[in-house]
Amino acid sequence: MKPAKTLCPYCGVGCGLEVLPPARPGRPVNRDGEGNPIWQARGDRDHPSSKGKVCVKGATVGESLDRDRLKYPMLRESLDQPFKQVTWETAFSRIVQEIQQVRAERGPEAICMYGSGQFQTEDYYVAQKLLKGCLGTNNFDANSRLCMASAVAGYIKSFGSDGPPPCYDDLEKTDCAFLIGTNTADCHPIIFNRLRKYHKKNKRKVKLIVVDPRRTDTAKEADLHLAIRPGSDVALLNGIAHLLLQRGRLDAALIDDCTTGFSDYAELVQHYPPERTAEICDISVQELETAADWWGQSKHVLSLWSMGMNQSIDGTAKVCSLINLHLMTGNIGKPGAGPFSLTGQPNAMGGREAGGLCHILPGYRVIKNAKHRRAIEQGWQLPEGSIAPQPGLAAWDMMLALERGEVGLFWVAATNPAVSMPDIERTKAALSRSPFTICQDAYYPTETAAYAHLLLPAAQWGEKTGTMTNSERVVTLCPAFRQPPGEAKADWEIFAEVGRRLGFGPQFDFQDAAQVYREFVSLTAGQLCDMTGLSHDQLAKGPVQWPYPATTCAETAADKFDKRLYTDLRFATEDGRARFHPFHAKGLAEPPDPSYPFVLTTGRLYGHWHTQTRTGRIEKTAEMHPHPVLEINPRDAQKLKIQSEEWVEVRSRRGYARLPVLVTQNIARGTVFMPMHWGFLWANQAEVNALTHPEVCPMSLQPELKACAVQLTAIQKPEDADESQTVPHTLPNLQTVNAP
Ligand SMILES: Nc1nc2c(c(=O)[nH]1)N[C@H]1C(S)=C(S)[C@@H](COP(=O)(O)OP(=O)(O)OC[C@H]3O[C@@H](n4cnc5c(=O)[nH]c(N)nc54)[C@H](O)[C@@H]3O)O[C@H]1N2
Ligand SMILES: Nc1nc2c(c(=O)[nH]1)N[C@H]1C(S)=C(S)[C@@H](COP(=O)(O)OP(=O)(O)OC[C@H]3O[C@@H](n4cnc5c(=O)[nH]c(N)nc54)[C@H](O)[C@@H]3O)O[C@H]1N2
Ligand code: SF4
Ligand SMILES: [Mo]
Repeated sequence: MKPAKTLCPYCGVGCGLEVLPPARPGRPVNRDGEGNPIWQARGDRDHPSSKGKVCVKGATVGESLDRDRLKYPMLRESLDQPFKQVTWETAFSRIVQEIQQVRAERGPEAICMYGSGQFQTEDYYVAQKLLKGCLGTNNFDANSRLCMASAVAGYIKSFGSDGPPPCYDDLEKTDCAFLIGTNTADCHPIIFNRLRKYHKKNKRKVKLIVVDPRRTDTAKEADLHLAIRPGSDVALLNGIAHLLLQRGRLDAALIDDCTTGFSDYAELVQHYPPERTAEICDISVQELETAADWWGQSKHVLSLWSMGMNQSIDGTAKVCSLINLHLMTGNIGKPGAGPFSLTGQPNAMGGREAGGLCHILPGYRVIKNAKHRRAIEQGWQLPEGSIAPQPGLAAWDMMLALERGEVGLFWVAATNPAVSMPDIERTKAALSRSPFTICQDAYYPTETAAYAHLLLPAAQWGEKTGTMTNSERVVTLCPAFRQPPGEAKADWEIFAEVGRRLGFGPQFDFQDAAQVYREFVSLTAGQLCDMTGLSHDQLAKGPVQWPYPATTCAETAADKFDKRLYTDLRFATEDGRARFHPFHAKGLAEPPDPSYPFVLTTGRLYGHWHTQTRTGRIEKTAEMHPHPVLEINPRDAQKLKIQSEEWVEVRSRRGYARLPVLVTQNIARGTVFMPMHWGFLWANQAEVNALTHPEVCPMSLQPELKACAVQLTAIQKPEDADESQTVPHTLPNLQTVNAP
C-alpha cells in the first residue's frame, strides 16, 4: 500500500511526512516499515521544506492516534456532575438552543470561541464565517494570541501586512544568522539542523549569533552568545543600531527610496550608547560591539525569532526594533536576508491567512478597515454591516469577560487553556464562571474538559482532509488517511452544521473540505497572500508556496520554493514604503525585587508538545522528560543550599509550584527556567502558569509568558510527588457514566 503524504501536525517548520497503516495482527514488519502494529510516520523526501528529515515528535506521532481518544459527544448540566454520552443530534440542538438564547438575551458579544493554530485552514475559515459573519461577533481568538500575535503586529506596523518575507533556502544563503529569543534546536529542530550543517561547513564566512538568557542547545552552537537580561531585547537592538549608525553601516538608498520614519529612529538610537546598552542588557561592551560588527559587515543578515521576542509586554516593540535593523542595513527582499518569525504551531500561518484572530479577517484583512469588511461580507453573501466594526475579545480579555460574568457561551476548540493561559488559578476561576462551555478536542481527559459542559469529539490530523501553511508560506494538503474514532467529526463540519441549523443554509452549503478551500482562496485575490491558484486538486500533486495567484504560470512556479516577499522593495503600505518604528525599552512588567528576587522564564523541551495530550501518551517522548525540573545557576543553588534533584517551592505573587531542580551553568544567575508542559493532569502542583502574570503587549495583546518574578524555598520532596508520569491523573470532575 502506498504511504499517505501529509504534513507533521506539530511545529511550524512543517516537515513532510509519509504515513503507513498498521498491518493486521501477526503480519511481519517489512523493510519499508509496513506491518507495524501502529500507524507509522517517516520523513517525506519529496517535501520541499524538509526533504525527508523529521525530529522525534514527527517520527512518533503515529503512536498517539489511538490512545485516550474522545469518541462521542458528552454532556453534563454542571461541572460537578459526571459526563453522559449523548447523540450528535442532542449535542447540536443544545448548541443551537444555547446560541439562540444567549444572542436573544445578551447579544452576540456574549458568545466567544477560542480556537487554535492546530486547526486546518478550512476549520479556521468556517469558524470565522460562523462567528464574525453570521453571528455578528468578532469574539473569535486563537492560542496564536499567546504565540505569534506580536510577530503579526510587528509585520503589519513595519510592512503594512502580515507575512514572513524569507524562505528556508535563505538558511543556506546567509552570512550572518541572528537568532533572538528562539531555542531553534529544540523547537524547530529541522530548521536548526539545516542551519547548523551550513554553518559548520562555512565556519569562516558565516556567523551565528544567538540572543537568549539561557545557554540553550541553540546557543551552544553560536559564535557569539549574548545571554541578555530577560526583557532587554529592545535596548540591545537599539544599541546595535547605535553602533551601525556611528560606523556608517547604512543602506542610504533603501532608507531614502523605500522607507519613512528614519530620522526619528536615528534620534532615538542616540540614547543607546554602548556602555548604557551593555549595562541594561547585562552583557559586555565588547560582546555588543562584536554583534554590531558582524551585522554591519555581513551582506546577507537573516534573523530568526520566536517566543523570547513575542511573549513580552514589549513584544511588538521587539519585532519592530528588529525589522528596523533590517531596513536600515538593507537586509530585506534578497537571498539570505530578512526578518523571519518562526511560527510555533503547524497551521498558525493558515490561521492568519483565514482571519483567525479577533482583529483580522480572511486574506490578511483587518476588522477596522471598512473596505475589508465589505469585501468579506460580499464574499459571504451577507448584508452590509453584518461584520461588527470593532475587534472582538483577545484571549486574555475573554478570561476577563468570563470573570465579569459577561460570557454566556464559551466554545474552546483545539487548545487547552486550563494549562496554557497565564495566571492559571485566575483562568480556572474564570472558566468555572461560564454558564455553558463547549470543549471540542481529540483526546480525553484534558485539563480544559474539567471546565466544560459539553465535550465534542474532534477528528484530528489524518482523520480529516485540509490544508496547512508552514513558516515559509508553503501550503501542504493533509489528507484523511484513516477513519475518525467513534463519532468524531472534523472541526469545520461541526461549525458548518451549527451554521446551517441556525438558518444560514446557503453560507454553509459545503459538500467537502475542497469546496471550503475554494471559497477561502477566492477571498485572497489581490492580497499579499494571494493563493487563488491553489486548490485541493492542485495541492494533491505536491506542496506549493504562496503568493500563488491564479495567473501563476508553470514556469514561474518552477522555482516556487525560493520565493521571498518584497524583492522589489515595494511594501504593503498605502505608499509602498516600509516604516521605521522607534521604541524605547520598557523592560519586564514584573521585574525582580527583594521579595521575589528571581526572574522565572518558561518554555519548551525537545520531546514534548505543549500540554502533552499526544506526547505524554507516547512512551518514547514521555520517557525523554518524565517530570518537570527547574533550571537554576550553581551560584544561586549554592546560596539556597540545594543540589540537583532536590526540591524547591517556587512562588510568585499569584501562586506556587513544587518541583526538583537541575543545577546548571546553562542559565544566568538570577534567572530560573521552568518548562510549560505539565498541567494538573500530568503532575502535582507543577503548573508553570500558576506563577505567570497576564500583562500583555499593548499593541499585540500577547501576554508576557516569558517572565515573572519568583522566590524560591528549598523543601522536602512531597509525599505525593510524581517521579514519572505517563498516564494522566483521574479527577472527580472528569468522571463519565455510560461512555464506552
Ligand atoms: N519541542 C517542542 N517544539 C515546539 C513546541 C513544543 O511544545 N515543543 N511548540 C511550538 C510552538 S507553538 C512554539 S510558539 C515554538 C516556540 O519556540 P521557542 O520560542 O524557540 O521556544 P521557547 O522555549 O518557548 O522560548 C524560546 C527561548 O526564549 C528565551 N527567552 C526568554 N526570555 C527572553 C527574552 O527576554 N529575550 C530573549 N531574547 N529570549 C528570551 C528562553 O530562554 C527560550 O530559550 O515552538 C514550537 N515547537
Ligand atoms: N508559561 C507558558 N505558557 C505558554 C507558553 C509558554 O511559552 N510559556 N506558550 C504559549 C504558546 S506559544 C502556545 S502555542 C500555547 C499552546 O497551548 P495549547 O494550545 O493549550 O496546547 P496544546 O496541548 O497544543 O493544545 C491543543 C489541544 O488541541 C487538541 N487537538 C489536536 N488536534 C486537534 C484537532 O484537529 N481538533 C481539535 N478540536 N482538537 C485538536 C489536543 O488534543 C490539545 O488538547 O501555550 C501558551 N502558553
Ligand atoms: S521539526 Fe517540527 S514539523 Fe518537523 S518533524 Fe519535528 S515537530 Fe514535526
Ligand atoms: Mo506557540
